[in-house]
Amino acid sequence: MNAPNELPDLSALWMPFTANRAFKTKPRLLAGASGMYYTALDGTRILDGTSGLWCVNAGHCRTEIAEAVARQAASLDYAPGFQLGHPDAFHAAAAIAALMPEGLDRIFFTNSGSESVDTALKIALAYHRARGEGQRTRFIGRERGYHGAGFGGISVGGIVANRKAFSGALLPAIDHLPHTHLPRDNAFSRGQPAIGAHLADELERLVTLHDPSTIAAVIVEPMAGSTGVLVPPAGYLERLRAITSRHGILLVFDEVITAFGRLGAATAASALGVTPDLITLAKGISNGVVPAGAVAARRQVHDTIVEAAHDGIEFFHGYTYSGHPLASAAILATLGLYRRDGLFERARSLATLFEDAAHALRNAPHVIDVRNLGLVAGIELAPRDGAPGARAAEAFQRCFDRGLLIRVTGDVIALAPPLIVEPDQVAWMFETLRQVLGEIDAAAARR
Ligand code: PXG
Repeated sequence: MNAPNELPDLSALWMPFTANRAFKTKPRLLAGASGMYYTALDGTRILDGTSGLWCVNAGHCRTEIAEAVARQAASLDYAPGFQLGHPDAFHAAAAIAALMPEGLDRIFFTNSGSESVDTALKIALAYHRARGEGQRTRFIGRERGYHGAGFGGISVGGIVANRKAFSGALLPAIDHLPHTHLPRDNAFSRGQPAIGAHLADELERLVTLHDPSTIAAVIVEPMAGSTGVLVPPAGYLERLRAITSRHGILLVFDEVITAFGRLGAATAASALGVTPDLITLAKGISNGVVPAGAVAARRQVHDTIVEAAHDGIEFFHGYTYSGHPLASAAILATLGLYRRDGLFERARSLATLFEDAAHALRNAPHVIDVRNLGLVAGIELAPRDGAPGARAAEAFQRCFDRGLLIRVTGDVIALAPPLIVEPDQVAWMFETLRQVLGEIDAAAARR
């Protein structure tokens, strides 16, 4: 074992979604975490402006979660989930169901967002088959959608770089709605932008093209996180709901990022007042402490599948670690903390302050758009000539050097701090970002 602050040999680890060669020439390693902060390997403190990867909603190393997981590891380390169970998996499912919109109270456990998406797509197929409409096999996703890295997720997803290397092997019956990013109409919108509900009508066009009898489900992120904080235009999700209902198509909200307080409520569905048929969950479900995910299904969807089977296994799907004891313990402790500390309400009550701080960057150098919802902000920079993404990448490094973790995708900077963030930390995050933006290309701008 190395001493804790010694740089390890970096060669064996093939890092995910990382520029491996660049990283290994200038590694950034984290050694510890507490509350709002990481500690880097060299001992510097870094304010976590992104809740890890959008998952540490209650802040880092919360004693209640750590102790619950440690207790479970010492008393029931693993229990098979097929044809056997353990009480905490049932308790955790009930606790999640209680937070979901009315009617979505049947919970299937996974280990990640990608698995939740695959699971939701399979539930949709099984549901239609159980209803005698097995020909409904088509899925509709959306451009700029991110639904994880599995073949199902990249097929319905709309990120070119994630698809092109695998394009010959994607699911066959897929179509995509247009994305909802309309910068000319909606730049610098506060909360939901005014223009864009009409983009949902494209679904009606796709339904006509393919015929509703071939379409199983539509899947969208209610607020797209990974592709740069795309907030749904007012009325857009309502219209998707109306069209899917009209044609017997299931509506799936991928809430891997948006659930568990990010938008000031347990789900985006509840924050935005639109109820889908399936909700995919992960990340904040366990505060990122133990890998965990779930799908919340409308009871009627569950009952249709379960009751259609004569006997035996009703749904041929599941994972070795579905409802894992450590994940179940982490989920129960996490949801308990959210409730005890009122963290969803806290996020809601901080949202205006957060919005104001984000939009104060409107006139900062390079900023061409600011978008926000709940405790999420997206700050879009003008791309550097011939080098898209370079400016935001530089902002990331400069923020990190100043002790602030931000997330960048293309030239969009995303901020989504743990829901325990204090107002002065919000102010410091945006002020640090302002200073960094002032440094980038400053010499060139003065010339
Ligand atoms: N759906 C959505 C909406 C997501 O945001 C996934 C599915 C996949 O989850 P897993 O647990 O399989 O990774 C995600 C993941 C980023 C970033 O910086 C976002 C995600 C993951 C890593 C980075 O935007 N989202």
